[in-house]
Amino acid sequence: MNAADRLEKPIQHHDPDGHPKGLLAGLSERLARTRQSIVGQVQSLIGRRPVLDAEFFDELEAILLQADVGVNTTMRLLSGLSRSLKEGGQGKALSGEDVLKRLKEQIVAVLGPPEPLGKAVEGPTVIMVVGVNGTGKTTTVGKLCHRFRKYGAEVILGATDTFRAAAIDQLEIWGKRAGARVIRHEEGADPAAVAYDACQAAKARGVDYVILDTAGRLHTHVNLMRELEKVKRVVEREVPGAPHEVLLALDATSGQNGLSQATTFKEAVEVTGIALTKLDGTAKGGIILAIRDSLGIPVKLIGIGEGIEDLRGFDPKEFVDAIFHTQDT
Ligand SMILES: Nc1nc2c(ncn2[C@@H]2O[C@H](COP(=O)(O)OP(=O)(O)O)[C@@H](O)[C@H]2O)c(=O)[nH]1
Ligand SMILES: [Mg+2]
Repeated sequence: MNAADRLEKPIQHHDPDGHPKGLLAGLSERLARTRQSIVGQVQSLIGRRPVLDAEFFDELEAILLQADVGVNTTMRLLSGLSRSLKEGGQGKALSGEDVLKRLKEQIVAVLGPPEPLGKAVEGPTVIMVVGVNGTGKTTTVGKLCHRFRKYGAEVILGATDTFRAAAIDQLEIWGKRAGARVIRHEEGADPAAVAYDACQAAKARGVDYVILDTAGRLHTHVNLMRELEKVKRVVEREVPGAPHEVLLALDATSGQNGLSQATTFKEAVEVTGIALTKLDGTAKGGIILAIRDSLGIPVKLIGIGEGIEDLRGFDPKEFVDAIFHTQDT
């Protein structure tokens, strides 16, 4: 093995679940508040109520609701867990560890398999990032751009949020950091024209990805939705099969509120995936379970910090392993 190979393929130590150790511990640390509010509390419940009676389930229900798991998903988890405990407990007492393991399995089942980002078969892949103000759209665009650049892809960013000059400058900074060209017009320009130019530039240069940062606030909500629809129509016309992904940035700290926002965007621009941001700053990461169940839109990315590296593809198994990861705490 030469030096270059070693750099590309570092020797990795895996934990029993098969994840590289550092990766899982790092994620677990960022999700510490959610880990504490769900797994920490369930552990203490098991300690207090070793008998799995009605009170146990009532308290478990309260813990899940408190973590924003949502009513429907909580009910599904409880009935799944109760079934699994009955099947597994035939004639023998279950340990607290068994209960946790079964709960973990139920959560993974509710989350379903990981869903990758949409990708063009040929030509540029166009990704629109939408959502209300402050949810983390621009930051997610910058982090995502960095991710693609790391794998050697060429990226163009479109400053489709022309509502404020500062928004355009903010994207420009991310473009410099990640090494991507930013297509920008003046403040107040037509966002659809920016999207058009970004698509043209991408086609002309054989660029792999176009990521469009959109506005989250306009004079009225109706105007905002119209503007997004128009951007989408231009993209559809300019690049076959585009947009390949319409990502809704949802702030995990906004809890159940975020779900009603999501419904509006879903109706206007057919959201294909969720980027759930600020999971590092909340104990209510259970929202990730409610999203899948109540919106039917998969979470595709998670934001776990403000830095350029703090974005992960959402892998349900890895996420659940991270919140149940207690070895080094
Ligand atoms: N802690 C944390 N902060 C984030 C994350 N994503 C975005 N932010 C912060 O949220 C704020 C708003 O982000 P911005 O991208 O400007 O939101 P936009 O208005 O939707 O474009 C900024 O201060 C970001 O640094 C995240 O995953 N974790
Ligand atoms: Mg922004």
